Amino acid sequence: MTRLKILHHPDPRLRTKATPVDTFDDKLIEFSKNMLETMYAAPGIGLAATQVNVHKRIIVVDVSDTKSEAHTLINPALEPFGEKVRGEEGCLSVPEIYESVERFEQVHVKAQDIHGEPLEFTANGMLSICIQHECDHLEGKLFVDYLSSLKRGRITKKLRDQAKSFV
Ligand code: GNR
Ligand code: NI
Repeated sequence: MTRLKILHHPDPRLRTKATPVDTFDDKLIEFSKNMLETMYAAPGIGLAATQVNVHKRIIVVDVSDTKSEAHTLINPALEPFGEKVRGEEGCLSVPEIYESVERFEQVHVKAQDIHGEPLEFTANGMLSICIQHECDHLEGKLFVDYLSSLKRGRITKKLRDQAKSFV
């Protein structure tokens, strides 16, 4: 397995809209394993292919404490519903920044599994939030896009300055 390099905001590649997966082969299985390894090592509770510069509709999530409930979702389609809830979010592509974001409490998920078989379930709580956050990545969207432009501007400057000092 291989740990993949995670892109950091404001890298413009994070703004790419991912395209559907149409080939379910060994390469896809290998890549999804590498995504899980990268997510667990980070450590994070989710990862979208966009974050590792692969612009295909693939996300992995595991919100369990025991790293034992991995979901690999291919071509996910969401129907969020229920109450709106606010919670602190972070992102492996926006390191060390945590801000409150509003999301729907629940989400109905339709996707394909790693073999291309259709799957469907309803998620609540942290799993729901995380799946919404990951699917935003596939659209080129980051949680900082929900903040005021003042806050987002400060975050962007901070990360740009950090990246510059990494010579
Ligand atoms: O590890 C992560 N934690 C997290 C916390 C609150 C809301 C969303 C997340 S997802 C994030 C990993 C990540 O950046 N996924 O894209
Ligand atoms: Ni993220």
